Amino acid sequence: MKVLIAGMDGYLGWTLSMHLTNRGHTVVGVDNFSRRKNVEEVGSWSATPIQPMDERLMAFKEVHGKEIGFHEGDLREYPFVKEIVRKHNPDTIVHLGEQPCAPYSMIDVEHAVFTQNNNIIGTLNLLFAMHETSPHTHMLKLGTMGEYGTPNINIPEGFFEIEYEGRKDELPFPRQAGSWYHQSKVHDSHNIMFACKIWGLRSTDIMQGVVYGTRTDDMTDDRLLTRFDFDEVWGTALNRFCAQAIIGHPLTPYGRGSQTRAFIALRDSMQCLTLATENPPEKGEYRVFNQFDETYSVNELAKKVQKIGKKLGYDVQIKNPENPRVEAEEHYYNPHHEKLYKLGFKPIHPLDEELERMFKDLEGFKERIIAKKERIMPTIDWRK
Ligand code: NAD
Ligand code: USQ
Repeated sequence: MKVLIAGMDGYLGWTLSMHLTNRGHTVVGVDNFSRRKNVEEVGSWSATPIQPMDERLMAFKEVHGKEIGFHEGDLREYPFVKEIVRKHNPDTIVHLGEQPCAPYSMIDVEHAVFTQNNNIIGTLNLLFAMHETSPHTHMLKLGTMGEYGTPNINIPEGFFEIEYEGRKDELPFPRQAGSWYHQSKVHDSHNIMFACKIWGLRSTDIMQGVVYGTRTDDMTDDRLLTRFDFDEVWGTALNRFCAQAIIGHPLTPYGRGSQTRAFIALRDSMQCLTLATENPPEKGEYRVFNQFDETYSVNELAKKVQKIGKKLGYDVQIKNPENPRVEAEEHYYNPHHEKLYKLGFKPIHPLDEELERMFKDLEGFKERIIAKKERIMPTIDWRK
């Protein structure tokens, strides 16, 4: 299949481009490198030293003997987006090209507006470009489990049947997102569903949990590593805990630590995105997949990291800082996730094994984590 990856320079995008190419798909990517600039803006960097795109592409060719195409450009520029979609006429657009960070979107008005403008306009441009030049294309869009929030009932995959005042319907499950970033994903979901309805486009909207992991089997050379962030803004929970454990920084489950989220290994995320790419929806169909391995509270994850750290000889302490976010710390959480299993998804990577791999990888980049250790503790107050 021909696959266009929007956001190819990112954590998931670079990993997926290699994975799909090695499976025999033809991959071309787009990115404006905003993630690199935005991480620099907050005084941080990736623990893994990531190469510029031209060096990534050359190293991939040298190591795997295959080519990946790339165009630098901004998804907010419609003429650029339309030309790329028209020229490549892809079977699938995997749309990862957004500002993915909740704390960054909560810094101030500029960061909230940037996030929503970047994400909503980019998605709208891709939808219009598909409609005008490539209506057969499947948009595989990365949304987030955080769109649903933490309701006191089970969470279905996108839609649920409801009876109200004697009448029944199947409706989108309510979205109650918890940051300006997560809200941008809700707005995207509404726009994609509408585009499928009026233009007969096809899309899979992936509600993905928090991703963790340092590498996949395609990264057989350090020049092929994907980024790995650990600072208070860009690092996500489990990745941060591992980086903290490596340098002897106490782990930071926020507040009471019982807040529970869905998590998925980077390797399993690749497996799921591949299954969705290779099993597209029907014309006009808008489908929603909940994509994760397991749910955990952040305290549970901190304890798992502590256990593995101890096994490997690290002294790992846990010290819950005050929670900088506005979120429920005690809540019910039971999302469904059956659709990807029906397509053949088999989570193959037990958490403990993946954590050991992460410790081994990160040990090699310890000095880079130490160099930015003042960026670990949270400072962005969501109540401000
Ligand atoms: P990332 O920031 O590493 O990758 C996104 C890429 O898109 C970056 O390289 C960035 O430069 C690019 N980009 C952003 N705006 C762009 C624009 N206007 N034009 C062109 N390129 C642009 O993020 P990620 O962690 O790889 O996440 C990818 C997607 O998956 C995001 O949509 C994110 O919301 C979603 N997601 C991520 C996770 C996670 O834990 N990493 C979990 C659930 C969902
Ligand atoms: N948390 C801690 N300690 C930390 C960091 C985070 O307790 O040091 C807690 C947060 O308070 C939150 C949970 O861990 O309750 C998850 O936070 P996170 O930073 O790992 O993830 P989040 O902000 O939700 O965002 C990440 C990705 C985003 C994706 C989302 C999936 O950055 O792109 O959409 O995970 S989900 O959480 O399912 O919405």
